[in-house]
Amino acid sequence: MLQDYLLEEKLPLFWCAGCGNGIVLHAILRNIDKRHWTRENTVIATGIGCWGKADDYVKTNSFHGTHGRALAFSTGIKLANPELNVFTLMGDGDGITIGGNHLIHAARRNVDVTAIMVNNLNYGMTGGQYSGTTPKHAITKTSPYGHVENAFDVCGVVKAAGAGFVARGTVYDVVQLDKLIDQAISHKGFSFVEVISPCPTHFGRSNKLGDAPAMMKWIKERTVPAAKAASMSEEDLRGMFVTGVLADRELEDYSTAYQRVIDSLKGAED
Ligand SMILES: Cc1ncc(C[n+]2csc(CCOP(=O)(O)OP(=O)(O)O)c2C)c(N)n1
Ligand code: SF4
Repeated sequence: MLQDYLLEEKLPLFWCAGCGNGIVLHAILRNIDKRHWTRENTVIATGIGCWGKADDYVKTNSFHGTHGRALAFSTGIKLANPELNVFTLMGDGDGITIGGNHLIHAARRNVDVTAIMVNNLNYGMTGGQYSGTTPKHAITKTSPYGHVENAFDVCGVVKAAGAGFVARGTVYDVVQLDKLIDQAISHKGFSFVEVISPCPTHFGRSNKLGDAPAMMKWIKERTVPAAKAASMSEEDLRGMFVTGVLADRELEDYSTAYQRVIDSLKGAED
């Protein structure tokens, strides 16, 4: 039961009405529940930010780290305790902006953790400043006349850095999101799911996108399934969210490779 994983005494959630974070947390807990994992064998590690508060609400083992460093902590936890099921929850500011270096190296090293990034296109917790994923021209607290920088394609970065499993979903399509998280968990090695999610309080308000349901519609209208995107031009895809599985390849994970070296050295000693 989901209640087995939720710290009900911590409710109501700190998140604003209409924030997408609750939808993502629910999808993760549904997947944990489906596997009958226990609080003892599951770890949820977070960084700092609105999404980084997710660990407050779970009964599993959790670790609330520092901004941008959630992956450093969770990869360490996994390497020291390979039997644990480790999730890393990061915001876009946390995961790809301040924490970008940790993200590319965790992908390259292929440590077996499941990383879920909620991309709400801005720094929610600190008041709506632009992050590394804020779209060009968007209005934020730190780009009041329109953002002049290009945004990261986070999944593109993580795929290029060597991750085995990379996917993008949205909180609009919860059925797809459940499946993507399921596939990510099943993947042996580093797996990454980016979830496009509304921050109506800051990004929505600054860009006059309307209330939470209007922002959901905004996300829906900008979503393109990966299969359809394959036949679209770069120009047509600008500003769109390409969803689905974007990389799925079997690569030797870090712990397996490390164990192989240990075994070979033992063999040399014998
Ligand atoms: C090293 C460090 N730099 C900056 C901050 C301030 N800070 C706290 S949360 C945050 C932004 C969080 O944004 P994001 O990761 O996108 O998560 P969201 O709040 O949008 O879920 C910042 C800049 C901090 N806590 N630590
Ligand atoms: S500020 Fe934005 S990201 Fe933070 S809880 Fe509110 S809606 Fe969610």
